[in-house]
Amino acid sequence: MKEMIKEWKHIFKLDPDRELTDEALDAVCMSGSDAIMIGGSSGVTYDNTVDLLSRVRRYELPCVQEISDLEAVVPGFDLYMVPMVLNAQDTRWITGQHQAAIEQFGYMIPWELIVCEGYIVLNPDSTVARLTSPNTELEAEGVAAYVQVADRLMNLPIVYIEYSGTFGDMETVEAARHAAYQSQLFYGGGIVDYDTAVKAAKAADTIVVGNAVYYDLPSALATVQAVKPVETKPTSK
Ligand code: 1GP
Repeated sequence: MKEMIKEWKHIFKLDPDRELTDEALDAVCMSGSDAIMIGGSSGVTYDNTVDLLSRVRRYELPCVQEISDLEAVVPGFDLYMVPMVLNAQDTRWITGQHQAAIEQFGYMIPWELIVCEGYIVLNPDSTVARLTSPNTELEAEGVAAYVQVADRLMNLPIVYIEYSGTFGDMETVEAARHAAYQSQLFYGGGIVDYDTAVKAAKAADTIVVGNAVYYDLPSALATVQAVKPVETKPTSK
């Protein structure tokens, strides 16, 4: 199951705390994107996550949960992505929350479905930055060094360059990808249309599109075409 992530070039990240009509969700799930990731930095609950998962489950594409709140972990996802914020200055977001969660619930964790993402948070104005207090004053070399911490020292399968809410510095993202030996380089932040998607896809292995789904759906859908213009569309169940 975890192997399928390597094929993913495009992911839509949906926030259970935000409204999405059935028509919009249908367009997102039929867009040709490789996967849906459900998660958010605030307002995520068990109920709104179950609701969104059950709506996405009508479609064939994989659906993963990115865990930010233990109370909102819902059974039935294909995989569970666990972020570890490598540049967090509040160490609870590096291993503290994880340690506490495993101490309490370790006996029921389906380890075969757990994938750890080494996050590097670089937009200081984002919600995730307000939560985790990351060191965002990093040059490309500094980011690349964090990538090597994740990749070479921790052997993490995914490094996620997170600029949530703003389009990042693609030279930094490219340096990050070049620094990765075995990790897959995810990029997310400010991909709002075809052009930004093309730039991000050149720099990263996998691009993640979030906010644009809620602000400008047609442009958000066009980001898929930037990644794989001749992909055939998936069919609904
Ligand atoms: C957020 O990286 C994702 O976690 C996507 O960012 O919402 O800016 O597209 P945007």
